[in-house]
Amino acid sequence: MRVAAIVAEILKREGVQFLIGYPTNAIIEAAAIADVRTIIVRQERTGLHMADAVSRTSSGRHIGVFAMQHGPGAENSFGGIAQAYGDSVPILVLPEGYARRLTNVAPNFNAALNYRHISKWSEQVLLGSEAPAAMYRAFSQVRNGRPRPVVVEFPVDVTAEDVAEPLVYRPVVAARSGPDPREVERVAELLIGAKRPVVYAGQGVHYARAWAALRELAEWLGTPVTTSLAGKSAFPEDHALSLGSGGRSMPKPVYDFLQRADVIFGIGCSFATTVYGVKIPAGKVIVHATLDPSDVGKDLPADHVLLGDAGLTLEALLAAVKDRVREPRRDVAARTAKEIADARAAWLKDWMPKLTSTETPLSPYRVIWDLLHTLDVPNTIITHDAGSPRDQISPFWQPTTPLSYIGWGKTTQLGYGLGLAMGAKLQAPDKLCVNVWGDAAIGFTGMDFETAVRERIPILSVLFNNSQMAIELPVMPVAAEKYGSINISGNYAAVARDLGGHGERVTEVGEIVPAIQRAVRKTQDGVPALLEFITAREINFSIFK
Ligand SMILES: Cc1ncc(C[n+]2csc(CCOP(=O)(O)OP(=O)(O)O)c2C)c(N)n1
Ligand SMILES: [Mg+2]
Repeated sequence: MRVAAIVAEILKREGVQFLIGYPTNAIIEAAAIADVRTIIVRQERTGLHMADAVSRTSSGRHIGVFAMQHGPGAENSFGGIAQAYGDSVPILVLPEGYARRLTNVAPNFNAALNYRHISKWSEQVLLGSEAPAAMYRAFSQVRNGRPRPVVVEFPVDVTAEDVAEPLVYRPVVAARSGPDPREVERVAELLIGAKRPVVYAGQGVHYARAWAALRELAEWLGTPVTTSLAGKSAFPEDHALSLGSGGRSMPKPVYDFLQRADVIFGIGCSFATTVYGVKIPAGKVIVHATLDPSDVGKDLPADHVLLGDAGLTLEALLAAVKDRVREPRRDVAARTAKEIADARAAWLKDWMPKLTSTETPLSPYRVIWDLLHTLDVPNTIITHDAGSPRDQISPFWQPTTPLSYIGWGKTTQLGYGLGLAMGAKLQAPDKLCVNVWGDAAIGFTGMDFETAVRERIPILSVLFNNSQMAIELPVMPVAAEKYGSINISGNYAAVARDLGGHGERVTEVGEIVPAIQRAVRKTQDGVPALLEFITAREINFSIFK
């Protein structure tokens, strides 16, 4: 059996449904022969973003896999893998490598070596007979512990090797570990006795699928809940105890409650220092629950540490809380809900003029508001892009079902959102999958809209075209004035049409909702749609520091 065929067979046994790739890599052909659907992109980065979304939107139960060629393919993949590493996404990357005799000879790109710092595991397979063992190690790494990219590089002369049958391979076991029971008791008491606790939920809740336990704990204690960007949609934002999500921008209640908190309980989060997350104020009692010991004390000293899977942690805490508090604290929950509702109403009042603006060029906030009230939110998976669209959408979008918002931002590569929406659509074909991006972002990955058309991945792409990198004006006013350095241009609706999709340019307020409805219908007919809204150069954000 050829090594490429062995790898394809192992992917199948591990439940991989799609091999996303870019030629040449012998595993692509072998996967097709083995009836694993192959999806070919227009550049490696987008393919990695798609694999990333397959993993994210399945809580890592389906691992996104990407294969590419040695040299240029591997070199060009760096960005996509680095993004998944930054955001802790478990993907499997299968670069082909130069033949063994050349793999360590300059200037050849050795993927296994070069990817070491942007993966949790990076191996080069030097003997065809070792392929099953290497794949087993890779799947063990990608399914256990901290989610992160895993790389297995097969030199071209290895994938072509013939190995004696039969193939012996069993799918790997995914295991969970839980927190110290005594610390759980102490944290339960701390949370029960706290005057103004806040729960801060990260993406660990998504990977553990611990949404129900999170909700029950919050409701039992009457505790307000916020999330990180990556944790967004781990707690329904239409819930009376939801503060909304934190990021660079946020609803004001997130900021206010964190400032006034006495105890902050971070569950399934890294507490990493980032511009795209809330700053945890000084002087709080911090509980840090994470599955990765290397998060502990990295950015934020903690008073209590619960090490383990977010689901096991929340279940243990809930049991300990229920031992002490026999009934849900409905009075506390009602008081908290009232305080949140008042704070939210006051904040939204300030933003209503922008959210309901009738000006032209259109306000991006008005477009977001109309999207929120036109789309079937529980059955939509939406993601932002880097820059202004992220900061405009994340405070106002209220996801109500788990994994219906793909939030990101430990690193923020312009153009990431398109591949995410496409990967989400592959994983969840019945959902409307949407990416919202600016005209700088589309410059990076826009040609992969053709992949969506060709591969029948009917996403909805929402573009804010203000013919500028507006967010850069305060950073480079002289370059902007003297040399026009922040100006960009394009007629992207026409590009979408020319690539075979549905494309519409929207300039009038009254056309926003009808255009959204038309585009959604197109996606239901299997046609990807791009709505290009001509927007104002809006750089006011809901930021509190
Ligand atoms: C790959 C990459 N390079 C640079 C940046 C820095 N950056 C963030 S936002 C931005 C410009 C965004 O412009 P646009 O998407 O048009 O949004 P606008 O501010 O105009 O609304 C830049 C250059 C980035 N995030 N990613
Ligand atoms: Mg722009």
